[in-house]
Amino acid sequence: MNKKFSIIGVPMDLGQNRRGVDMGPSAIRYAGVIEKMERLQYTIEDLGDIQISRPTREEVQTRDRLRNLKEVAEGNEALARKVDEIISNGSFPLVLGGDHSISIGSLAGISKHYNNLGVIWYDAHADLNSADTSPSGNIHGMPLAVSLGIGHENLINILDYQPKIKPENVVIVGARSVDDGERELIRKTGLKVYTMHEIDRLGMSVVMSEIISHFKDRVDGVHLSLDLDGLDPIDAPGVGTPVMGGLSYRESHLAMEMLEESNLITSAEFVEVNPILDEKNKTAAIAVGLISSLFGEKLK
Ligand code: B3U
Ligand code: MN
Ligand code: MN
Repeated sequence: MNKKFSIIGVPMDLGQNRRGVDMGPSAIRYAGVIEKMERLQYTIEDLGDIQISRPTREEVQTRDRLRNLKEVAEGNEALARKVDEIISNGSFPLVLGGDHSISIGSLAGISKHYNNLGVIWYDAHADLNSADTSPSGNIHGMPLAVSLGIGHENLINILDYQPKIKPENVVIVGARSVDDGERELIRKTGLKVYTMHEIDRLGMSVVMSEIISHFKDRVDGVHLSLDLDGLDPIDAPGVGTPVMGGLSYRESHLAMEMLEESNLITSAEFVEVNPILDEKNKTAAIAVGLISSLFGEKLK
């Protein structure tokens, strides 16, 4: 695995309704992500945060279906350019969110460096909505659809190419809250989804082995997009849209360790940590723990 890492924070909370997730990057830094990575003997640079501009109160009140579209698109454009630069410099991009809308920018910046980028979407949700199907108008419920080339033109055209990813290269893990329109898109595209049902039946070990064999020799890189709400809210309470019955702390660590052993992961992001809703920064600490497992922390 690449030994040089670049951390980039994205204090974005405009892709959804609840304030506080903009403090996610600070909370994850406070929980010791840099120190942990240094202990694992990596060269690590912290590039600070992408600037996100805020709409005025008046602007918010006159908005239409896609909440804060302008600011979300601009922030993602800036993130895409930064991530593109990080990869061009031979470093591994580790993106800290922010709400999940930031995946739009991450994937735009990452995927131009690959012919066949694989994506692991670790999430309670499918994030496959568009303006027509979204029950909320929140862009954090849309980034996977946008990256497949489905959605508002200001979002799908970031860095002037689309689609960013192909449906056969996407695997969703941990889904348990999927909207009707999303289900239809899953059926239409044949997207691979491990819902909690399959994970309960097979066990995380088999699920990850299947995902790793699915990607091996087929893709030239794999991006891990980990939404902390993929975990059960008992373990990760500091998220905006908790859904019961999620992945455990232990299953999640096992998943990260198996990915580390597979040597497949070439970029990663950890999103939706909301310190205001958290219990003593527990969710940020879990994010740091998962990052450590993904990058090779071993007990013996
Ligand atoms: N699917 C719903 C809810 C949701 C999506 N992502 C999160 N919540 N975190 C929506 O609004 O699109
Ligand atoms: Mn998500
Ligand atoms: Mn989610």
